[in-house]
Amino acid sequence: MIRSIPSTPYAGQKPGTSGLRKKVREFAQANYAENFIQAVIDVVAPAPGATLVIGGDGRYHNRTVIQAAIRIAIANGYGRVLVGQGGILSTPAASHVIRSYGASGALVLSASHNPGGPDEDFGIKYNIANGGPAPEAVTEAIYARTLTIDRWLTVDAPDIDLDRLGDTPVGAGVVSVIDPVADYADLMATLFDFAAIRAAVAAGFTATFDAMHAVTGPYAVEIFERRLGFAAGTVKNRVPLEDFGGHHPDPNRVHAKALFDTMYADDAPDFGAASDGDGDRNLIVGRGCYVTPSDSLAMLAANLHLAPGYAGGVKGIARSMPTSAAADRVAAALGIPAFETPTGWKFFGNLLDAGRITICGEESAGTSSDHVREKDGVWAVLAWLNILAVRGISVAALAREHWATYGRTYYARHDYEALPTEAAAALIADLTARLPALPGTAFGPLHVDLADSFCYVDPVDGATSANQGLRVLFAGGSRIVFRLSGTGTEGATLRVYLERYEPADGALDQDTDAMLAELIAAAEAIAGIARHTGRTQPSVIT
Ligand code: VG1
Ligand code: CO
Repeated sequence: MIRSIPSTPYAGQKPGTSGLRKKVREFAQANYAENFIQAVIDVVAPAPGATLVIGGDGRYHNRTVIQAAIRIAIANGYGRVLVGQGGILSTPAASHVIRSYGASGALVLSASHNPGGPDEDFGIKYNIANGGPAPEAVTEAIYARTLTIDRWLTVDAPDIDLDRLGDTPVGAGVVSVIDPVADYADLMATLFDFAAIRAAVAAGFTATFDAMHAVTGPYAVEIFERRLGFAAGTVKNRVPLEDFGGHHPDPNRVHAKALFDTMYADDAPDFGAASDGDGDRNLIVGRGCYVTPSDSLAMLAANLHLAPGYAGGVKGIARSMPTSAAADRVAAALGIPAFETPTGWKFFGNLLDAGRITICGEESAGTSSDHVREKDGVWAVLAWLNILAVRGISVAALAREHWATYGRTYYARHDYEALPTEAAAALIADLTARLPALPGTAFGPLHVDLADSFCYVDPVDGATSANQGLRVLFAGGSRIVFRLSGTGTEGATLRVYLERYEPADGALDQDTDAMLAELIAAAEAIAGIARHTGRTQPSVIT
């Protein structure tokens, strides 16, 4: 029954910030996805009879890889495979399924916010038994295994009907097709004050949620429209499509422009939000008021005790290094610890497992708590709705109040996409070499206090992760960070993160571009972006 298919090693890309991401045509090559999945299983060595969760964001190639993954899993001795109906599981829902069913791990099939379709992107990530992305030691071992792998295992079995709920025996195991939404929606109902939100809706509170034809559609319809009573049609682009309708399912100013237009119009609803391809990111926009993800983390942390699941308060806050220091100021005011981790959700796992933090987030539109081990777009939306409903306040008023209490951090990220890999590497190497000479120098009015390459030592297990981005800190709390993306699929992407702090009695209502102009000029002077890349403008500003 079990067949061993001979295979040749392949120099697969090192799994990046979020697993392995490649063009579909690379994933579709003979043995390619199979090799990677077998390499994962060889490394994690599941106990006989263990349970594996498989689900994805519904993009093109999802069903093909799921069918192959089921057969490989059973051939390798998994006793049970849990698959979301239609091959669908949002990334946070997959995390919850792992935890609530006691599974040993999950294959999460997604390229997140990257576009989908035959000529676009696909991805595979492995999550461990705590529900979170595999830590670096595991992803490094998986990569090493892909270089030596010489066979993958499979069973002779027909494809599973992924659209029909229920159990099907396959080989010596069983495949269970489960409702992808129900368990997750039930979890949300335990964390948030659904009655308070329903009451606000009944009193006229309105919202719009853009599912971007990605995975959150079914979750949002069930939770926002069915359970919370928002008007039919509140959820836009609600049907997941294999190509996301030809768009990038990336909830930012560029790709969620329609949502911004709605929220900045005269007849805007009270609240607007969107999520990404796999449902782990969130975008929050009030009426005429965009909330940066860094600010959202800080504002949620300051108010999260208003949600029943967090009535005991917040134990600690973590943010990724490039995320602004706004959350640190809330932690200081609450007298709780603040942690600064490298980019990527896997670095939050140990802190969450150890109970050292309750909430964590990234500048790239990721926010979540200890309820799962992934970032969670719908969770963030519900947290905002809960807080607004209980406080009876608008997004803009809450933001203004927050800044008047803690000060405001103006923030933007400039991305230079699809750069020649060598040019990007040269820029980073050049800047790294010059970092030690920067402290004490000035760029216009900005005085460099500190410049380093961020190195993280995990406070729980002591694991060290070096070269996690170059930081230039200025007197007064302004900062520029330079790092290369680990999730791109075309050349290299340089990310430049710009941040300026204004104290509570400072300029709180200024235009972000104007406030960051000096930092933008300093970034060019410090890194020579135009000289290295030939680009004088970023491709995307978020
Ligand atoms: C980007 C973001 C990072 C995020 C990662 C995965 O990584 O910057 O914050 O964790 O994507 O997000 P990078 O290496 O390209 O900067 V998602 O929504 O793919 O799971
Ligand atoms: Co995502």
